[in-house]
Amino acid sequence: MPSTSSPVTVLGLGLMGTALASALVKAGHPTTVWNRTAAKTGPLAAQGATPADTAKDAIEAAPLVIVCLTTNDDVRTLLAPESEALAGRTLVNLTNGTPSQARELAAWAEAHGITYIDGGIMAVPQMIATPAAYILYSGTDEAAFEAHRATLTVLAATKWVGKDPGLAALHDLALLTGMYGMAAGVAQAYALIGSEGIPAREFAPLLEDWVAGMTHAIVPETAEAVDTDQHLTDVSNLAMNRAAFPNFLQAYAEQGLRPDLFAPFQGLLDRAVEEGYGADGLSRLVTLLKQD
Ligand code: FVH
Repeated sequence: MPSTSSPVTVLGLGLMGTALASALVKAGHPTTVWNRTAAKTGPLAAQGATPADTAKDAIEAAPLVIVCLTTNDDVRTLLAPESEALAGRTLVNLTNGTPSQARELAAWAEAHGITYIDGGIMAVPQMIATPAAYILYSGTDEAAFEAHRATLTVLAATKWVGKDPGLAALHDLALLTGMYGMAAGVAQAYALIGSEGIPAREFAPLLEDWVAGMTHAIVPETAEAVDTDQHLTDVSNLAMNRAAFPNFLQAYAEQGLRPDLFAPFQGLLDRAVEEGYGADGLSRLVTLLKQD
């Protein structure tokens, strides 16, 4: 069972990799670090990490290897030549990616005797090692995850989401989709309110309360409708939303704003009503997003 004395290697010292390695060092783990641009190891070495000259040297320093690069293409490029060094070790990949990329990397790892765990970080670097952060994990070898769970908990709370290696990325992208949707709405709202010279700071309390309240209502209500396939509503149906939505697009144009973020939503509402779902609530859109 790993303890605070169990060695860990971190490959990739961008903003996130540096935060991860720093947390491990602070928790007392002997931490070996490697980065393509070697100068980035300096601050971590000053904290007590051991810089390695090559990725291979770094991998061979610990049974648990954490990698966090820009993309999974970068992970493949870096690790494909290091499969021998990785054999028999546990590789935790915290690089953002897709479910299919995770499954492909897991298959490659299995073929080379490497235990592969995929992860999705639900935090920005400043949140690492704070109670606000958590990391999603998935992989075929749950026992390996459990064996290293105490070490991984140093980085953030852990959420195991299943044995399909693609599930961490799936959950990660679904959660981030919700965030980007909210961020897109906030951007358009500030652009609209700002088009009349109203400062964003003045409008922010109204917007924050409204978005928080709608989130608390819409997220669970939509889940219930989707899982029961019951979309009829007596509150806010698609026919009404479709009729109102041109006002949004017209107002954006009149206020000198681009419609790019929200114009596609009109198309989806139009299709929903044309296909006979006018009496349904917005939850119906979930079914209409599936490709034929
Ligand atoms: N930062 C954030 O807020 C988010 C939070 C959620 C998770 N993401 C994902 O984490 C991955 C890394 O993000 P990052 O913030 O650390 O990114 P950078 O600061 O840009 O650092 C990128 C590191 O990747 C190295 N790298 C890139 N390509 C290669 C390669 N072909 N071979 C070896 N290393 C490579 C790069 O090295 P260098 O440029 O310093 O030499 C950095 O160490 C990412 O998937 C986010 O989506 C972060």
